[in-house]
Order: sequence, then structure tokens, then C-alpha cells
Amino acid sequence: MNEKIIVLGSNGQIGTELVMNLRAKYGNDQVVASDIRNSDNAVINAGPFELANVLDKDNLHKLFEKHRPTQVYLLAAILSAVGEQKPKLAWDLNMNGLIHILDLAVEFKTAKIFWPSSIAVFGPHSPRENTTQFCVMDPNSVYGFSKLAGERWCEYYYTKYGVDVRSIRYPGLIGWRSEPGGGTTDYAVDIFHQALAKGKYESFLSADTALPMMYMEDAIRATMELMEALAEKLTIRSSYNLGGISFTPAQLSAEIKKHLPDFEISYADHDPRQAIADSWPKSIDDTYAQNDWGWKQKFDLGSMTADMLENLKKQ
Ligand code: AKB
Repeated sequence: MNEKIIVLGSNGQIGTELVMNLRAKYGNDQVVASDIRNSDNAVINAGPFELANVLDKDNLHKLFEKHRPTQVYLLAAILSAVGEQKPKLAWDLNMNGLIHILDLAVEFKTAKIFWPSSIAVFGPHSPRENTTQFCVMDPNSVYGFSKLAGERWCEYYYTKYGVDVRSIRYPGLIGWRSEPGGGTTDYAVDIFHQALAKGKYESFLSADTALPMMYMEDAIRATMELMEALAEKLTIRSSYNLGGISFTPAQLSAEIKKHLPDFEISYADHDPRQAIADSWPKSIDDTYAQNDWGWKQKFDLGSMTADMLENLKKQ
């Protein structure tokens, strides 16, 4: 099949890397990057780009009419920390943006949709260690419960209208090509930039806050592998758990010190993001992803840290 792909929210942390990888696989002209703002990023500007606001359904309709996409990746979202500052906007964007795309997928018979969920769907009463695919879920951040509701919509559109929508519950994502925007796990990217620029970093999460994280290369590969998997193999139509690497700020700092021995970490007294982190799992069980579409992670804490520092130094 000759694929035509639209990536909505292309200028963000995942979008930039996904557009690059999708264009390498399917060809530049087959992948339309799209965001609410123009980008000055060479990756995004290396192929077609369309301005679009996912809350503007008429405009999205025109986009679907013009490009007749076979695959749509909806990445536009407000993350956990910013979501607490702008709760109504986060709900509106995260929810209605998704429903617009699911409706358009029905109307235009779009072959496949990808929508990202997050470990934020879990809450204080979910098991903290090796959190399983199915368990108590009581997220208490707007971002978290918008993602949980979004998962239910995805499964609903799959069951009711046959929309082939696929999703991953991403852990915190760490990459050197793009920066995160407004999440609780952002420290794990900032720390690398500050370690190289200043030799020190003040973490907004406490030393022993363990969270699941994943290197961007693994996350992009997971996304593409899930989208390429045979539909009949997929038993989860809400969103797949992905385990990633679980570590604390203290453990990440110790790993960075192996490369930059003078690096120093300190910890902020109080930050609202701590409460969000405390409600999330420390580690995740991703047996369903392994069994259904053969997921296998490549990077661990050591190889991720070495690769991040090497690439940021070159940049
Ligand atoms: C966030 O911290 O909000 C995101 C996420 C884990 O979904 N990185």
C-alpha cells in the first residue's frame, strides 16, 4: 500500500523524531508534518508541512480531504505539569483533539491511527512495582485522567466503528534531538543538558523518586513496530504498557558521574511535580507488548546515558 501519513503535533518531543524516522522509511513526501506553529527545525522542514489546530475540526477535515491519509499520528497534547496549570485547556485539547481524529478516521476510513497514552493513567491506588496492564487505575492529574478517558474512547471506536487505533502508554521519554515540554519526567532530559553546560543540576524530584523512563530510540522503534504489527495479533485496543528503564534522580546522577566525575546534583525543597510523580508507578510490566507484537527494549540506564552524552556533546 502507498502510505500517506500525517503527524499532528509534529514539532514536539516525540513528533520531531517520529517524522524523521517515518520519512526515512516511507519517503519525505509521504509524511506530512503538522503543528499549530511553524517550525525552524530542519527535520520538520525537510518535507511537507501543514498548520493545524486539533481543536479546529473544519480545518482537520480539509487536511484529511487534501491528503487522504492512510495513517495519522495524533501527538498534540498538554502534558502532566502544564496540565495542572491549565486543567480545562488540557482536558479540552487532550480529549476533543482525539475525538475529532477518531470521527474523521470513521468518515475517511483511515487505515490506522496512533495515539499516545502514558504511565500517567495510573494513580495512587495502582500497584507501584511492575504495574500490570489491568489493575486499579485512579489517576489524579488532569493529564492522567484525560489519557485514561482517551484510552476508553480508542477501544470504543475500535469495537463500535472498527477504527484500527493503536496506542502505547509511554514512560518518561529521553532523547537528545528534541526537548520535552511540560511533563513530570522532564528532569531526566534537563539533567543531561545542565550536566554538560554547567556541571550541576537541581532536580525538582527527590533523590529516591523512581519512575519508568525510555530512551527515544526505543520509543520510536516501539511506535513503528506497533503500527506495523498485524491487526489480528493485537489484543489491547486501549493502550499497551511499556516498561522502559526504572531509575531515580540519584541513580541517573551516579551514571552521569561515571562520564563527568565533577557533576553535582542537588534537590529542590518543594515542587508540585513531586506529588504527580509520587502517584505514578515505579516500574511497569509490559508482558502484553512482548507477547502480542514482540516488543524488546534495547537501551538500559548505562547505554542510554552514554549515548545521550555523546550525542549532546557533538551537537
Ligand atoms: C509527563 O511527564 O507528563 C510525560 C508522561 C510520563 O506522559 N512525560
